[in-house]
Amino acid sequence: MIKKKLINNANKIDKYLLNYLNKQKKSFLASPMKYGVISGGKKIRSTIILDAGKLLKVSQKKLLSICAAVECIHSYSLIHDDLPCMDNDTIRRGKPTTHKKYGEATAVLAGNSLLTLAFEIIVSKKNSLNLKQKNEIIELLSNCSGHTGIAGGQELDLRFENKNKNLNQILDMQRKKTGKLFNFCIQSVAIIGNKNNKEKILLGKLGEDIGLLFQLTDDFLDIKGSKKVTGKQIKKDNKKGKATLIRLLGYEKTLRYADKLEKKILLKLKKHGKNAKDLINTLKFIKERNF
Ligand code: GRG
Repeated sequence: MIKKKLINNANKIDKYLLNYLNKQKKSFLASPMKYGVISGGKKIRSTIILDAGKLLKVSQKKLLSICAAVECIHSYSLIHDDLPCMDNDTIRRGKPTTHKKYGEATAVLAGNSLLTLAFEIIVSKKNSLNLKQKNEIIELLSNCSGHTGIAGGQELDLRFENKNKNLNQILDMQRKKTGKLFNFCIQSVAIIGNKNNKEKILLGKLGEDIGLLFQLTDDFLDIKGSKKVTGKQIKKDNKKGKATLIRLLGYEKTLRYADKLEKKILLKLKKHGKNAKDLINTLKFIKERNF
């Protein structure tokens, strides 16, 4: 059931992105960009956005451009994360990483171009958001992607390798590296749904907690997952001395931490009644997933 929903959503966003890119002028980078963003990956962030649309009663039509933009940023981060100067990975989504297929320089440029494409999609006249919403969404997406978000989290991740870091330092790094984009996924829907400032912040924090839970499962999968099912190299964190909660607390205690975090998120979601049904199902997948 959830797998069907993920595939359906992924197909919709892939179609949107393909259509968008195909209408642009041709370039040598279009092919590595498509390789990095289309036909691959769970597109879980898009599913969170569409579930949040149901939670806050915002129509899907208004959200597809936001999904496409988020997937561009996410894929950009993966392309760069896999580079030899970062995590040096050769397999992603069950196929060679973008730099393995196209070379390092092209992978850097394709990543950069996906970053700028995300903002181009948001400002596009083709989407039905008003100017105030576009401004607010651009400000939030910049904040969640740059040095106060994903890029800043990645810098901490690299600096923390083989160092003893405490719980708060690790959580701060994981919230930035992974949680912030999930914060954006729900907060952007709150912006489009014209929620007040307090509600927007709270909904963003809820997204960030979901992102943290997603990262914790990613860390579990690095230990107990399968390369075939995840489509990427596993058992890397320990070798690289990555600062994870598992390294600090051990597997069992981290599992209990994740259980508590899931319960905290569920409690908040249940306040929304039946509108939260889809997001609750996605949350269960996030906690129990094997890919
Ligand atoms: C500023 C966007 C940006 C990037 C530069 C390289 C970098 C800084 C950041 C990397 C951040 C990173 C790789 C975080 C890990 C998040 C994570 C758990 C990724 C796996 O996501 P999935 O499972 O992947 O959703 P799929 O393949 O399904 O899309």
